[in-house]
Amino acid sequence: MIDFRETVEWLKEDGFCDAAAIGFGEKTAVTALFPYRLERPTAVSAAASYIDPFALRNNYREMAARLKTAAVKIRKAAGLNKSEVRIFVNSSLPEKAAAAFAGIGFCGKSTLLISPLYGVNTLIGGILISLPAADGLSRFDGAPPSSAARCGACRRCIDACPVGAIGENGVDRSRCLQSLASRSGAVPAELLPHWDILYGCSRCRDACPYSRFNLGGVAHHRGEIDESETIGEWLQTAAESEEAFCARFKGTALAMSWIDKRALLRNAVILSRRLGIFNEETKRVCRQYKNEFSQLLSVDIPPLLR
Ligand code: B12
Ligand code: SF4
Ligand code: SF4
Repeated sequence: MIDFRETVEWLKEDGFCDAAAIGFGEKTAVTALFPYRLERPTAVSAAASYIDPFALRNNYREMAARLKTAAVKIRKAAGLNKSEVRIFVNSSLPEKAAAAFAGIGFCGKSTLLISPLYGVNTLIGGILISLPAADGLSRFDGAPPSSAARCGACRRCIDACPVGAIGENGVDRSRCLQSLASRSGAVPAELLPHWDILYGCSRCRDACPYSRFNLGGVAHHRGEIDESETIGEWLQTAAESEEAFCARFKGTALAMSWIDKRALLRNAVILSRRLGIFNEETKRVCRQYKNEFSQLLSVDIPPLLR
């Protein structure tokens, strides 16, 4: 047997701000919150100024590495093998609901998991263990946790979303900038005036009053984006070759499989237009990519003033 309270302590000693175990079918899931740093540079030309802080370092990989360390300890303590103790990070499990059932937060109107103390600036990860939950632990039952009481009359996330993507039934992925920023293809013209990102939108998250105390995130350097790189340099590399452009992101959060690199390039082209750094070279990039970005050459986009 294993004492899951000890597991929770291991995670908390290793940077996780909260963690708790729940019964998950025949297994036990320890869900945990990983707070990330929020600072980002402000220089207009720096590419990193337009990347959300959660992606400026590879927080997912860092969290996974720390979960793996705890998983090894659990295996040893419980005499289990590798397949019986598995970590999950951005998995197919409903991670927010799992954390809510575990009692370490609740889902707000933004649909994000809010920790009463740490707010919304956390990533969720965990460890799934092939052992039945101990008596007294709550169980995941799949139903969406209720949010209304904890949010009350607040609707700041809804009002902060520039494209009206948050509704009664959650987030409309066809409008959400975070979602569009990682998928290639044309951006609906009506959304272009709101496009101010290379990757990662966070306005709904930043607006949440539960995050007003910035208690700091875990300090690490895994997969750090070079803050001296400019958007112009990104585009220059793209003009050299697509491989060179992709190589730029090796090891960073932008290299994750769910982010299409052509989407990143398109985002850079939109920003370069909005910031007035759209030159002959950028046009060459657009033509080079088989007219994929032809929309961006012809359409009117208001300048971005920073
Ligand atoms: C797909 C996805 C997205 C999509 C869709 C998000 C959405 N809200 O629908 C897009 C690309 C838009 C997105 C955006 C972001 N995401 Co995202 N995303 C995911 C991912 C990979 C899968 C989510 C999913 O669709 N699961 C399947 C469905 C069935 O489960 P679910 O969404 O968890 O829903 C359950 C409950 O939450 C609840 N529920 C669902 N909708 C609603 C609505 C209301 C009103 C209520 C009360 C409950 C509720 O019922 C469901 C069934 O139990 C998760 C990782 C994961 N595995 O959970 C990360 C995840 C949710 N994302 C995360 C983050 C951080 C973001 C961003 C803030 C990005 C950023 N800049 O940092 C934005 C925020 C936008 C937003 N307001 O949600 C974190 C959230 C951490 C947290 N503290 O909540 C997660 C958990 C990743 C992680 N491992 O940390 N994301
Ligand atoms: S991530 Fe941005 S676009 Fe998506 S729901 Fe939040 S504020 Fe709206
Ligand atoms: S901003 Fe307000 S409504 Fe939105 S999740 Fe936070 S508390 Fe709830």
